[in-house]
Amino acid sequence: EATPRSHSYTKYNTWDQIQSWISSISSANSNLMSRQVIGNTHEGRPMNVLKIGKKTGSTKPAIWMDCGIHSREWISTAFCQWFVREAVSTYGTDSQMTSLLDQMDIYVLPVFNIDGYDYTWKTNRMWRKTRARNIGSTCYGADPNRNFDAGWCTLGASSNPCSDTYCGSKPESEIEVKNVADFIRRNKSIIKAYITIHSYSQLLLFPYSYTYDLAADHAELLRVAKGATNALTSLYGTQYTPGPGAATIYPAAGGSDDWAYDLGVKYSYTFELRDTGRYGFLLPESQIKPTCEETMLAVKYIAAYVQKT
Ligand code: ING
Ligand code: ZN
Repeated sequence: EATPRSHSYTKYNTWDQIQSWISSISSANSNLMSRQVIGNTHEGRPMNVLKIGKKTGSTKPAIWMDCGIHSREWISTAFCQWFVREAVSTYGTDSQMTSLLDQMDIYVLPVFNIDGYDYTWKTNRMWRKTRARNIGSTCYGADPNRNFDAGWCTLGASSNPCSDTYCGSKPESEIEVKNVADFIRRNKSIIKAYITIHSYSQLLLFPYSYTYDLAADHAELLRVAKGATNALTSLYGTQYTPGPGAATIYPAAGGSDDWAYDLGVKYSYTFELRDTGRYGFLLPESQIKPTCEETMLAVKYIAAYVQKT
C-alpha cells in the first residue's frame, strides 16, 4: 500500500486531500474562517463553502468565488486552495487583504463538481461534466456551466446527454448547480461579486455569453477587467484578454456568470487561467505557483474595486 501523498499547494490534490485540507485549514483559522455545507453532490459528497473574513458581529457584504465547475480544469481547484491560504496567511500583514477581510466576507467553494473531479483522478482525466445518470441514455453527466437558468440551452449548448456541453434536462437539474444557485439566491442581498475560475485560454470574461448583446454595465465591467488583467500581466508578463463571453470565447448559454449577473450580482467574472493550449487542461505542476501568484493580483484587484464601490 502506497502512503497517500499529503496536501501541497504546488501540486494537484485529490478530493480526499482537499477534503481533509478543508477541515484542517478551517479549524486552524477559526478566528477568520468558518465552513458550511451547502448540500451534497449527486454521489453524496458534501459541498463545503469556506467563509473567510473577520468576524464583526454584523452582516458584511460578500464576494463569492468557486473553482472546479469543470472537473478536468485542475489549475482552477488549485487556485481556490492557494487563495484561501494566501488570505489567511497575509491577513494582518498585507494591508489590502486586511482591509478586505475586515470589511467583507469571501465565500469560497473549493471544488464545485466534486464527483467529476474524483472521476478525473480515478477513471478519465478529461472528464468535464457532473456524474449524474441521464434518463433514457447510457451517457453520464451534464455540463454545470450550461445548466444555470440564463438563456438555458438556447446557444452553444447541447440537448444530447452524450455531449460534453449537455445542458441537462432542465435549468438546475444538476444538484450541484441547484445547491450553489440556492445559496447565492439566499444571500443575494450581500453578494456583491461572483467570481468563477476555469481553464484554459487566459481570458477574463464577463456577461454576456448567452447573447451578443452587451450587458447594461458593459463599460464598467470592461474597465475593471482591464485593470485586473493589467495587474495579472505585471507579474510575469502573461497575456490575458478581457471581454464579454460571447464575443471573446464563444456564445454559450446557461453559464454561471450570466445567471449571477441577471440575478443582480453586478461584478460577475469568469477567469480562464493558463495556458493557451500547449498543455491545456494538463498544465504542469511547475506552473501552479506562478499561475496562482499572478491570478491573485487580478482577483485582489476586482475585490478592492468592489470593496470601494
Ligand atoms: N470555458 C467556459 C465554458 O463553460 C464560458 C466558457 C464562460 C461559457 C462563461 C459560458 C459562460 O465553456 C471553459 N473552459 O469551460
Ligand atoms: Zn470550464
